[in-house]
Amino acid sequence: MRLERTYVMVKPDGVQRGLVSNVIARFERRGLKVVGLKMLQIPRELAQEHYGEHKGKPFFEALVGYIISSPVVAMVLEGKNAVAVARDMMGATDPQKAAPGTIRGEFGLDIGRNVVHGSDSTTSAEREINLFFGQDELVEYRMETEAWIYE
Ligand code: IDP
Ligand code: MG
Repeated sequence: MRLERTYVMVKPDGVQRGLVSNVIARFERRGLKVVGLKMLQIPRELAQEHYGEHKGKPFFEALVGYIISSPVVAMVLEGKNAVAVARDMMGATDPQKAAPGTIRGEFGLDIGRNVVHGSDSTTSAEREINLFFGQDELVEYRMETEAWIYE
């Protein structure tokens, strides 16, 4: 059975600050399986499409400028309730409000530099995965640890 998938991205500030390994390690430790992984510098058009729901908001231009300013690390994670679990692990959008122990709650101070992105629903996840990954970039494999992560 294929479990739920989510799109997660270490944003430019996370890459520049050397937080990539720490962020990925947290998801791995939790039991989420990495099924796609790559580094890229997002073209402006893709950034605008990815953040399309925020078009017209006062922070939109700054958000697009930030997300294309330096490379990101994009990944697809698979696991039981992957979308909600990854969002919980990231914490609130505003790092000032993110719970201690979450990624944003440990690494961030400013809403415009909040280290990570994660899909907010399974519908968004499907859309975002298809925006950033081709089918040939996603892998299906079994991990021997699965019997020790899932009942
Ligand atoms: P999310 O990343 O937690 O899903 P969204 O509301 O989808 O939050 O916003 C997308 C991104 O836009 C946020 O992660 C943050 O980087 C940025 N953002 C959201 N609201 C603001 C704001 O009020 N000021 C500046 N940047 C914002
Ligand atoms: Mg969002």
